[in-house]
Amino acid sequence: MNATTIKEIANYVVAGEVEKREIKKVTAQLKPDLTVEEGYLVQQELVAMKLAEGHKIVGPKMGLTSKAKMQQMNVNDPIYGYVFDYMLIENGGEVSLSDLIHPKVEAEIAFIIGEDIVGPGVTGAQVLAKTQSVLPALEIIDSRYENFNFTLPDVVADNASTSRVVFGTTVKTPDQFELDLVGATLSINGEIRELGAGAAVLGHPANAIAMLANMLARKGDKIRKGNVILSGAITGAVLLQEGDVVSGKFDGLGEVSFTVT
Ligand code: 0L1
Ligand code: MG
Repeated sequence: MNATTIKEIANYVVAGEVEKREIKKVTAQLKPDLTVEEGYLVQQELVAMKLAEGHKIVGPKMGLTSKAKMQQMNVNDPIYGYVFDYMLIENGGEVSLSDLIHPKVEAEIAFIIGEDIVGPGVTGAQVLAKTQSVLPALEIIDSRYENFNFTLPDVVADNASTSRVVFGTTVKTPDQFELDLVGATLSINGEIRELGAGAAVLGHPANAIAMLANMLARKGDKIRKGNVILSGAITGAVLLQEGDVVSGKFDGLGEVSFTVT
């Protein structure tokens, strides 16, 4: 795929995000034979565009790390994308539906990284040794594609549907927990809609961060000290409606919430 095509597809996807409108998936509109590797080239261009606009990376993130999520979205492999500073919503804050397309929310454990982590060959245990702290998070995904309908290369090109993130304010060290056993509930207007445990994420959320380091190594990149990283959804994703009060409660890790306006 040449540089012009990569740029054209990145512009197409970013236009969907900026103009807050659904677009047809790339494989239906621009390039039916898009591969996952090419999807990451588009994602890299999209990241470069956002950096050039002055946005800052909070951290890479992992997505589609649970069997439930893969089945829900009809894809087979975990993927990564990037969270930018403009996507952050404060804990207890508001998310406006008018800023988004068809957002869904999912509960995740986030890692604050204390030392660079360089793949390949990184293990979950090595990740935990280099993790400064862990915290609860709610990720709002908002695929730019019609009806959240996409193939794996499409969703990679669309920065893994990344849209908004609410991080909790209770920050703990990972040695205080068995993160695979941490239970989490996702409630909307006081009703539990989804629940799960950390083990839903590749057996242990640290395994997802290790996989991320190993995937980044393929393009000569690494996890950086100071990155704040979403490890992937513990729960299924729930479509948001105006007026929803959303709360994620994580056993021992704390609570994170926001309201949809
Ligand atoms: O954060 C993620 O799990 C990425 C999700 C990408 C697929 C989707 O839009 O559900
Ligand atoms: Mg996610």
